[in-house]
Amino acid sequence: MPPRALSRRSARRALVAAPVAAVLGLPALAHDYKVGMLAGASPWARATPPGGTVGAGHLSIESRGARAERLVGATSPVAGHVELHAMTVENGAMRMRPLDDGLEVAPGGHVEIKPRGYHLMFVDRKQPLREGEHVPLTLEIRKAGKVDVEPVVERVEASAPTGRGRQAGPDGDRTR
Ligand SMILES: [Cu+2]
Repeated sequence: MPPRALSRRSARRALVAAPVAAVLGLPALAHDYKVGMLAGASPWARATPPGGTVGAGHLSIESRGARAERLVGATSPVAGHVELHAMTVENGAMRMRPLDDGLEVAPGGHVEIKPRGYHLMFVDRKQPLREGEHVPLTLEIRKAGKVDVEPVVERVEASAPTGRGRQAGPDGDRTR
């Protein structure tokens, strides 16, 4: 076989090597994790009544990848800091506690951050959350990196989203 044909074939082999590495779970670039997940679907927050200094945000996170993911934190310009909290019932009373290690999302699974379960707590809130406005929120996800979402503010008594929040797309197009 002439040398020219050999080199063309080995070039083609090199081209298919990268996707095969991803399928086998070999080390891949961070971008691959972003493409494989939908983060922050249907984000929303509750309007805040006058006088309070906190607020709560909710969303769902889905991992379409083959590895577990973890929401490790979040930041927002409307709050001094954002904490991930879990609600539990103790002796008949609702209590909340911070999740210091974040929240795991199983491979192919999803978690709902919703009222009476988990929530993102806007601590030292710097401005009221007004119904109809969007809150800038950056999620910190261990492998995917930073993902910007914009929860829409729903009524103060809302218990579910109306779907007006802006979310990261299925291809991670709002990730950075
Ligand atoms: Cu809380």
